[in-house]
Amino acid sequence: MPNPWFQVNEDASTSGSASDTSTSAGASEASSADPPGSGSEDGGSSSAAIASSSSEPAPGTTSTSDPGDPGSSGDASTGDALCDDLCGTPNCGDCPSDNAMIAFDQFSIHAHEVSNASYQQFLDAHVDPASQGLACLWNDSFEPTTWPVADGQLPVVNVDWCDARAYCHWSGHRLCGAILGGPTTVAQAFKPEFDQWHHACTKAGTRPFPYGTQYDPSACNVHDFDPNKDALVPVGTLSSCEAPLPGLFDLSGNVWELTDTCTGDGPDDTCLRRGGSLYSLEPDLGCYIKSPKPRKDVYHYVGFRCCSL
Ligand SMILES: [Ca+2]
Ligand SMILES: [Ca+2]
Repeated sequence: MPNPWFQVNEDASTSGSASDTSTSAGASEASSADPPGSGSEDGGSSSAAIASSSSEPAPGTTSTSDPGDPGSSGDASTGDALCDDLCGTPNCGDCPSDNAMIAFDQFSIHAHEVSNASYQQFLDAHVDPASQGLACLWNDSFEPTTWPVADGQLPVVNVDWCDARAYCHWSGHRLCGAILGGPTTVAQAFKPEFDQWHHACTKAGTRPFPYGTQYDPSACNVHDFDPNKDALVPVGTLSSCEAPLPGLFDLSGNVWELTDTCTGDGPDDTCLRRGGSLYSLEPDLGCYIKSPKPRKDVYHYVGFRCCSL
């Protein structure tokens, strides 16, 4: 069965990567739009705004709190045929039901980050990795690098960008990108009229933090929330971080969220993650922080949510 979403995405990615000048111009433009003080918390170089926070653990490190159990992942009893369609269709499993879509102007966005329990449903559907399209042909497994994880209500982490995109497609949505469809360029990603995630986080461009105009260290699950303990919180439960709309959680903090804004099609080309994490300090926690990371990278503090088509 054809997967038009791949075709649309590849077309758009190609056109985006072909315009390198506009991409780099957009990068500096977006950077200049960052709030004063954006950058690494140690006040480092001019590239700080696009560097990962130095407060975070090293890339690729995995959580030690959830030792993997290689014997229990996967389910051969349901793996006779690979799924090449959406959840809710034959052989593709049931659709996750724990994450509402919050309507916002012309689109809708997941209420919260995708949970481990929902991601397990995706893995159980055995989506065919060969259906991913050119940018993700290298991605031969959707399983997080640490899996399974005991707490199903925590946000899924240790997934790469291709895993996130495949989940969103399977669930009938897409990785958050352009309001009018497809990906956004880096420049568009910080303009509320273009970008779904940014439109939601900024409440249509009216604020730099989802909860308001000023950083609030006690609102969301960030390092300052409890400096003595950096720990993920279950998705959609931190009422002080329910913003900017009722039912919309953790656009700042908990886990960074991968989005459909990339600079090329290769595994080492970068894609934007948004909103900071449980480890982040103020400069990384606003809607405007720009943090590109290689498409193939996984982190134990990076996850995603999906948006409407
Ligand atoms: Ca993968
Ligand atoms: Ca988040």
